[in-house]
Amino acid sequence: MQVTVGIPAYNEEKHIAAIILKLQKIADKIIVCNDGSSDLTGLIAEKMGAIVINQPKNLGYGAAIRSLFLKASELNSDVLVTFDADGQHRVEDIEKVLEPIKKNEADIVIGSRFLNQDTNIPKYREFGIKTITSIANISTDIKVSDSQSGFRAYNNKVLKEIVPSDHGMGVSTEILIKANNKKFRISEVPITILYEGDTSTHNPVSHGASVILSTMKFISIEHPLKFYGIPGIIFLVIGLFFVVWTIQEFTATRQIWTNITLIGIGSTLIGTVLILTSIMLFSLVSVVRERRSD
Ligand SMILES: Nc1nc2c(ncn2[C@@H]2O[C@H](COP(=O)(O)OP(=O)(O)OP(=O)(O)O)[C@@H](O)[C@H]2O)c(=O)[nH]1
Ligand SMILES: [Mg+2]
Repeated sequence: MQVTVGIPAYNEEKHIAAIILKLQKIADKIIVCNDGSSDLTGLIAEKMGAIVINQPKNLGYGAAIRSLFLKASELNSDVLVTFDADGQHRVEDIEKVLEPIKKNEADIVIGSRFLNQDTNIPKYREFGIKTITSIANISTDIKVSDSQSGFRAYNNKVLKEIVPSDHGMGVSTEILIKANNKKFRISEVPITILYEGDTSTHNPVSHGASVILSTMKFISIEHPLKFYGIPGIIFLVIGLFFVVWTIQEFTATRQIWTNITLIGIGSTLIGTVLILTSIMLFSLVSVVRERRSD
């Protein structure tokens, strides 16, 4: 089995050499996506013998994952393992994420940070990751414990059929949503993550907000009727209830109760807009899908 390890790297000159050195013992190919780093990341990776994709400027984590998918697919890799360049992932855990793919029990394997009892993730990070994971779990039938882990293995079928499009950290959820729709088998194995010092590239608040927004975007595109239609119907029913109430009060007392009227009109309008949005988006997505399969 041809194992390719893909490393998204942004200003990681401190760690990249040691990681490549360790990976060379177990990987057939190592691809580093050097994403417009201003340090020596790209040069070090090249000198160490890795295949280096140099993005002309910083395009984001998701864009790097997309480049790694395309390159691994072009190289006909049987499996791509994505591995962080910041020293938080352990090379020893690679065998664990490979195993379900080798046994043909899964198409995607996530190295989860929450299946180990002794996790040392800072509490605020754990809260953020679990919130984002719950949003994806509740709104789709994906059931995972760590949707944000960058330590994953993808088999050849996934590499050929999924092309990630999100440029940011939302790509992790995007891939799971797309894989779930294509009925790929997703499984998880416990891995150990090392948190020593500040390894985060992005501010946690903007990171979390952008991942949540992008998750909503992908869920709404995949399930527009459910995502906009159900809240739309709820708003419409509430709105109509208040409108009827207003009319009844008016016929009985000849008085208009402003608050009830406003709630009625507001809710009815919001409901109508949401229902129209769900229908339009549903039609648009259906047309795009039909075109793609032509
Ligand atoms: N190519 C590319 N890689 C990036 C970018 N931002 C982060 N990375 C890489 O993605 C990996 C994970 O980045 P982190 O910022 O540590 O994200 P994280 O591991 O989810 O966050 P922490 O839990 O705070 O460490 C590292 O290898 C980074 O070098 C980017 O803009 N482009
Ligand atoms: Mg990290």
